[in-house]
Amino acid sequence: MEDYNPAQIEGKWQDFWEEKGLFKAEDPSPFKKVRGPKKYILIEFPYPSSDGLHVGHVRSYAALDAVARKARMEGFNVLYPIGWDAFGLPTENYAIKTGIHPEVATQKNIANFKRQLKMLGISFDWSREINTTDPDYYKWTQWIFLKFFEKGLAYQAKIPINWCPSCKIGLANEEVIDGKCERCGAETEQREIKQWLLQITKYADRLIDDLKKVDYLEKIKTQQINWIGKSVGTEIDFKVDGLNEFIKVFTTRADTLFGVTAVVLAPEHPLVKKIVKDEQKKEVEKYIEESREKSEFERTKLEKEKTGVFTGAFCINPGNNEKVPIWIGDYVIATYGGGAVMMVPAHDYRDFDFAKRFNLPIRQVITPTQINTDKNTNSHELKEAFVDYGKLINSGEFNSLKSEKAIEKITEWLEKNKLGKKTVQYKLRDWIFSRQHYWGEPIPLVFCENCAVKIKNQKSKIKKGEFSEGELLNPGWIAVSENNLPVELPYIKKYQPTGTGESPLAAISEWVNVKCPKCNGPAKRETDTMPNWAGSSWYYLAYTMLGNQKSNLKNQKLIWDKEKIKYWMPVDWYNGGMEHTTLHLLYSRFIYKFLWDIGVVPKSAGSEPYQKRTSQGIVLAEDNRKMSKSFGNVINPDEIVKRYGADTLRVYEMFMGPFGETIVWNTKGVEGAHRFLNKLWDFVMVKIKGIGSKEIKTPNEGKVILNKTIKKVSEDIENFKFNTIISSLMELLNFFRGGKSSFEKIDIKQKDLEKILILIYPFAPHIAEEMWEKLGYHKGSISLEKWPKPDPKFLKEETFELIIQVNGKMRDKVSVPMNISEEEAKELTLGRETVKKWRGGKIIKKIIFVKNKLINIVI
Ligand code: ANZ
Ligand code: ZN
Repeated sequence: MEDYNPAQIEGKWQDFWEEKGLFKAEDPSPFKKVRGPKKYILIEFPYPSSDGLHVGHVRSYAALDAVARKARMEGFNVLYPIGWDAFGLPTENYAIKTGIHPEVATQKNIANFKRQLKMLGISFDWSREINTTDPDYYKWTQWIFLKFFEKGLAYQAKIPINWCPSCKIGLANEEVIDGKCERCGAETEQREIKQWLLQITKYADRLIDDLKKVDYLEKIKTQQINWIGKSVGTEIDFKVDGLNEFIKVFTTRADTLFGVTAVVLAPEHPLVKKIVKDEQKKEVEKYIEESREKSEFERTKLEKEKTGVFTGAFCINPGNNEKVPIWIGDYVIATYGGGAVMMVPAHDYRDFDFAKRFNLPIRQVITPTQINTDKNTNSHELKEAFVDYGKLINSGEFNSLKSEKAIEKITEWLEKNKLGKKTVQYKLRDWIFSRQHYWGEPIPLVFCENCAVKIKNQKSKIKKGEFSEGELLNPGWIAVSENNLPVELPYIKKYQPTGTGESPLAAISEWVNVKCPKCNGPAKRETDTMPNWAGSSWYYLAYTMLGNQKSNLKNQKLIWDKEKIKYWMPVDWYNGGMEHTTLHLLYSRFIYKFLWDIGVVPKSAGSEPYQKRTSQGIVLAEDNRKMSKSFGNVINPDEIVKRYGADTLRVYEMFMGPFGETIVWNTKGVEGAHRFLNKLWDFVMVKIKGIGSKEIKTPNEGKVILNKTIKKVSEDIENFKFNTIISSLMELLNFFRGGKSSFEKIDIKQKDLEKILILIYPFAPHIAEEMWEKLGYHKGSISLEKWPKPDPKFLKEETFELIIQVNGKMRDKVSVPMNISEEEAKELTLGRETVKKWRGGKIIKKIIFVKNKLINIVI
């Protein structure tokens, strides 16, 4: 009998699929009916790093490959595309280290990734391959930026940003993790730099509200909502004593207004310079200087010792006309809530610490509702801040109101007296859209002194249309004309960051100096490039527009093909890492909404790009740590495939554990998956001999288990329960092999054997194709077969009473389906109250499971 030899069969089928073009998606056409309803399946396209493919990539791609392959068999017209997200720091850093130009490195890395993906047999439609660093691609990334600019949604501002002293660049908040640079781990600082920003905050409400329209994992929705951080509160004006200036504070606790004992400004607050008294000047300046060195994370840590400095100035609490001191404290963030807080030490932890540190009065104005208010007065010394809602005391006419009501009433009163108003704040800031780096899309703008002067002097006279909104908003900045896109990234030798805050492009004078597209006068190009997230914010649209014609963007004229977008969008299922939930996912939803607003995306395609979003868990190394070159614990897919074959790797990664959970790599598990495929192979080779004979019938019990497995696999794929699918396929095989130990022969009809192969196919497509061919009765590929439907006749649930023992004594009973798996029985048993009671939190030594009979928990 022939042995299972993946090395011999996998390449053969990969070539076959490519030759026949089996995975090409079909575009809509006025002349021809497409093969079925569309299904757009998407994985986050990889960053082609020099490390090559990671087993984490494989988990995502193999899972959605199963989804795609099954969907094709169900008659869908499937789009499952692939491309390269290739601009950005890792390649630039690699280039700096090795001296290999980023463009060359990218080409090399892509070639390696491509080889690896083909080796895995993922059923991508390779004819739609995209690359964000291809000028014909980033032409449209630039075009999108110009649209933002034209509509006045892109603006330049000098803002404090996170600065990585090691990478020598500005970072968006999202790129700073716990105060450290996401890429290199260095502590970040604050710096003021001129940056381009996109007004994502204008879309904040829609980005929250439209989550109702989509089917995302709950935790993904929550993360998006928290990231946007919508907060409803009150803006209150505190008049500066002796000056005609107001400090606007933002508070979610207007009920605590009478407990204010100071107002604290962020060191960067614009009023600081105006109000500070001469005696305090020196100290204040020193303090501001110091806080500049700290990251926002460090400044706002709850447990950090509070620092601050008195300005010498006072302001008036509009609630009770009390004079309160104005302090500066770096726990107040300049870019949130107006950069000022009313300090209520009795009811806020940070304010409490601050007041203790600087001996400021602490006045309680809220008291727990269940305690008699008389006993709880000002004289009572608080040991810590009381931050809950309660009843008001020491608050004049608002006394004895409950917090909720008091917030409403005090806000109304402030509004009536023009001292404040109800308002909404967002944690989300505008998106910093420029980087001082070489390896990115050039921002397609030029700066023209002539035009700057003209706009400044004649702003009111400028005819509509002569300048765009963006040009009026950013005097002197002029858009490159659409016909001159792309603004190509020049090929340079020195791509090290300058460290001055400028990108290396600034040094190439023949590139920088151009003519102004408006007035033909001398102008200079913007030398900043776009962030890594730019190219990935619209790539799912690029795929839809690249079908059937020539296979890359070069041959396209204008690519916004609305018919195709309308047909393919939204993406039906998008899978990617949890680490992209607050960055890429939010940015790409924003960009899509903007394109939808300006009509590039047809209205009927819907206002959300992704209908369903899931996430795979991280794959840890065998030593329980993150896989990392520096730990030397990286599992290389090449080696696994060489040793066991692609099908084994794929099956293992689906089987390793629940799809959404972090899983530790286990070489024994790989071997287990390999054994399973070997057994399957041997089984089919034996069965092939007798197959086709009319007398062979599948016994009833076999029909039942087969049909139940068909149902289970069909449903579990949609619910991304890939691990339970593999285990039920293993059980199915074991059944027909006649149990693990016996060699009792169980018959299987040819048609039923075929169904088993089809069920295996989405997970181990090469071996399935090969066995299908060996069956010999079929022309063509298993890829073209129909997905089986379970026969309801065999699906009737049979149940039995599962006996539950703890340490061998029967403690519980439960009715469960026949043939319940050990995994399922375990989960169900351990969740039961009686079991929890008998177990009493003790450690489980082992679990004994007797199929269709009992389960015994040994503690
Ligand atoms: C007075 C107060 C009293 C507050 C109290 C809380 C409790 P969220 O929910 O995150 O929006 N705050 C406002 N602006 C700030 C800034 N720029 N930097 C640091 N903190 C700031 O939180 C709103 C609360 O955060 C506001 O309500 C304010 O403190 C503080 F018993 O105002 B509160
Ligand atoms: Zn000009």
